[in-house]
Amino acid sequence: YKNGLVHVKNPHLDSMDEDVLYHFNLGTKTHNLPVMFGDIKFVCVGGSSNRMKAFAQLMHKELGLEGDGKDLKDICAGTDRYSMYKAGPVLSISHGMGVPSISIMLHELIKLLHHAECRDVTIIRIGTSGGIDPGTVVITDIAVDSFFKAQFEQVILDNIVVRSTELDKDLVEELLNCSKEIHDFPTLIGHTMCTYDFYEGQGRLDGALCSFSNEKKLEYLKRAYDAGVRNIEMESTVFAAICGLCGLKGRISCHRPFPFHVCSCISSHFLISSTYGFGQLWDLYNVKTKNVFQT
Ligand code: R2B
Repeated sequence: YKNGLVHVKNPHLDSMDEDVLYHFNLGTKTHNLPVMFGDIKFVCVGGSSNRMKAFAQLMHKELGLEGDGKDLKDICAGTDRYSMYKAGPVLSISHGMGVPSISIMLHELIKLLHHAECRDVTIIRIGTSGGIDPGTVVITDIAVDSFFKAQFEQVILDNIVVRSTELDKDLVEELLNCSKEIHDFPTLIGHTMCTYDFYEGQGRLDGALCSFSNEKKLEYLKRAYDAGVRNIEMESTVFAAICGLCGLKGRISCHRPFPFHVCSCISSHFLISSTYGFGQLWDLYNVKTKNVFQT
């Protein structure tokens, strides 16, 4: 991609007088986006607002920025759809749960980075997920759908368009190398399966509806494992597809805290441990990419 710029692939945008980023409560006429965001090099996204605020505060501290970072303001305070915090060149944004929620956020984020003329931006999803072995971090090489296919099916009007879900390979290796330098930080590279539902879609037996047996669930999870799947969440395929098309280096690292059958409350339980873990990994990554912060 030309000059590392973030791409929008929408010919209609050029003829619009104003671009309103509705769910961020930002816009090209109301805000000076290049001044507010022009220095962004890393965007970290995760499900919950509180977690992404804690992550931004941690980045503030790790990067040695002025002040204690406790009073970081939510840039999207004018709406309660998403929260956004900035710590130097790092933007930390919540995306809610599931493909539609992260998809809306990504459209507006990519337009924001485009209007702000950001260059060489890396985007990392640092979310929670369900896993087979407890206590590991999975760095996603390929995001797959519920049929273990590396694709995302986008419905456009009444057509289905199939998009690729490959992620940046160099970045995956780079992060794995960083993780090796941290004690007690079991990390692996694997496929991440993205589902449209938390309960039946992920083989849980404890939803309001369940039409399969425990044996059937285990048989499905074994097939997923054999296909290379190491964790399950609800955003990775659309994340990989949209970022890939728009020239953002995309990566997903998910904390995989519990076996499938007991992971129904991972989001709230793992706020602190996953933030802490990713912070350590980030710190190392930051040291290794010092030049990024000098530009
Ligand atoms: C992981 O955790 C959430 C469900 O609890 C969902 O956003 C996901 O992918």
